[in-house]
Amino acid sequence: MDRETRTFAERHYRSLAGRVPGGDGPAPSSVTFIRAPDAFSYADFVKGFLLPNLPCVFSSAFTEAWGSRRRWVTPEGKPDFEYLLHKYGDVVVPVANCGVREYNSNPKEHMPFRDYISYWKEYNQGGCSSPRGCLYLKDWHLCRSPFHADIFRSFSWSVNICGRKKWLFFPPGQEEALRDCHGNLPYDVTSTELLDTHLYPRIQHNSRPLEVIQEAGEMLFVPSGWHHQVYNLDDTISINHNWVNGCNLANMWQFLQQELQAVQHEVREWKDSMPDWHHHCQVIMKSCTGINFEEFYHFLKVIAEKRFLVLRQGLKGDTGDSTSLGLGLQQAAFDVGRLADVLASVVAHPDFQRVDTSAFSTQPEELLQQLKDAVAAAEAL
Ligand SMILES: O=C(O)CCC(=O)C(=O)O
Ligand SMILES: [Fe+2]
Repeated sequence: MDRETRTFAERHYRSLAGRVPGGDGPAPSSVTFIRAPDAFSYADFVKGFLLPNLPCVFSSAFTEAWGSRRRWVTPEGKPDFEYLLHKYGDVVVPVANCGVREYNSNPKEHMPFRDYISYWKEYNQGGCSSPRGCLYLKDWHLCRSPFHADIFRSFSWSVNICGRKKWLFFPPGQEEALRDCHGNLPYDVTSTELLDTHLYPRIQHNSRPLEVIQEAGEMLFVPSGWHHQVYNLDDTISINHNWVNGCNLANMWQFLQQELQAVQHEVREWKDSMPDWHHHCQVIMKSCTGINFEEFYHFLKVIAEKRFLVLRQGLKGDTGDSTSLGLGLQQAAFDVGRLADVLASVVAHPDFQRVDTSAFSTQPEELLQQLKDAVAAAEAL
């Protein structure tokens, strides 16, 4: 990130005045395609996609040099089973059974990758069918993935090493119209069940998802909170990565507040009779969401401390675009601003105030002050 982009991004969040960044509104009718790596910078990505929270597709030129694109794939563009078997055959991999629904997901089992490859070959020889059903190797996705938004409202990118995928996207908020009469999201947004207006009373058939076909080698950027459903159109291997930074940290915090509210709503009838009700809500949240308020605070602290290190080096005179710890100086300066805003909101939250922080190595108020000091010092950078 350069100085000018940081100023642009800081202005963007000031203009939001505490509102959570969206990308909401109706789905755009098409997605931006970025052809040439030489003509596209990180600043373009921040301004065009991270801040407005909009998806985009990077052409296969961006991943041309990837070893996996050369080594995992045959000259015909199919997965190179022999190579993969030789390299990773003994690895135990998680495999989901797409034919069985378990709530809004699929049950998973573990098996050596070689067994999965045998299954995959057998499935192809059977004309895309197998008596074992449709098995899905999680992270090297084989089949379609149920409707969801990514973990903690993170951003993600996904690269097709080989094969093609179809993605259906709904901008943040649009999923509300897809809830059934019990408030649950559908497992499959293309199901004919959604035509039943008793079951799906809020459905609007004119709001179509954004459809994206992702070709081999292409990289798709999935913005924060965009619900999506994915199909493999071929034998496909993809690599995905999720991340949170200053641009979507407030989205993550908003999501965690909503998750806690949902837990509190579910167990509301015991609120008055249970002495540790608030604590139990945090325990339930941890088991359902994977993180609670205390852990979110520690997450903020770890991130803040890394940024402080980078800023300290920068302030010592190592100005310019220092990339120590793999992080640019201006990115660190931007992130401390976002961390300060989010932590201020965390500290003011009544449910965080109920968390026992006495054993924390840095008290939340102290960390907030450190962040504010870092923001003030970083103005000069
Ligand atoms: O590629 C897929 O099948 C789904 C990827 C995805 O949306 C995810 O891992 O969150
Ligand atoms: Fe996803």
